Amino acid sequence: MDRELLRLYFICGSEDAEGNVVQTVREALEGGATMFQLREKGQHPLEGDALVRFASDIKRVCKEYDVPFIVNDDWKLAEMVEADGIHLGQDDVAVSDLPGYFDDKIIGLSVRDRKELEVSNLEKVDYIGTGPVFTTSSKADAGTAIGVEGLVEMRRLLGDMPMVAIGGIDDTNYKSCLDSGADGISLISAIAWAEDVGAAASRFLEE
Ligand code: TZP
Ligand code: MG
Repeated sequence: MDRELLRLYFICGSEDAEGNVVQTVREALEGGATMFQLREKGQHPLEGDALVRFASDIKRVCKEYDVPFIVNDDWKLAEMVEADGIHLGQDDVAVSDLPGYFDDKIIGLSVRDRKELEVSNLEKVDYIGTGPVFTTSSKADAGTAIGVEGLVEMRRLLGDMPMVAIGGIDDTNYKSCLDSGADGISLISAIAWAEDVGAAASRFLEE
C-alpha cells in the first residue's frame, strides 16, 4: 500500500462524536485526513440495517474525498458495503481466514510489541497499527502505553513495513510519533471531540 495514506488516519464510530457523525467524518476529510476507519464500539453500538446504512453513508463521503474506507473487525460488514479494507486486532478473525474479497483490499493488523509480532502472520497484511503509544480513554482494554520507545522498537522489528501509531495522540505529541518511525498517526478523540474538527485535522498535517 501507499504508506502516505497512513499519514492522518481518522477513526470514528457512532458514539465517538456528538451530533451528526457522518458530518464529523466529512469535516475531518475536508481537513485533510488521509484514511478513515469505522470502529463501531461502545455502549449501544449500531447493529443490523442501521449499521449498514451508517457505514454506507460514511463510505460515500470517503469516496467523495478519495480516501480509503476501512472497517474495524467486522469483515462481513466490510464486504457488504464494499469497503476498501479491514482492520483486525489480535483477537479477531485470522487474516488467513478472510474471504477472497479482501485479496486486493487493504488489511491492517494491530501489533503492540515483539511478543504479539512473534505470533502474527504478516503475509497478507498491508500495514501495522501499534499502540497505545500514550494513555487513552477511548479504548478500555488498550493495555499499558508502549511510549515512543515502544514505537521505535516496533519500527526496528518491522523493517520497512508501513506502520501507524495509535493511542492518546494529540497536538502536543504527534510529532514524536512521526519522529519515532511511524508513517502516520491514527486518532479518535483529538479529532472527533474537537470544537472545529476540520481545523483540528489539518493541524496534524503540519510537520
Ligand atoms: N487502539 C489502541 S488505542 C485506541 C485504539 C482503537 C484508541 C485511540 O483513541 P484516541 O482517542 O485517539 O486515544
Ligand atoms: Mg478488533
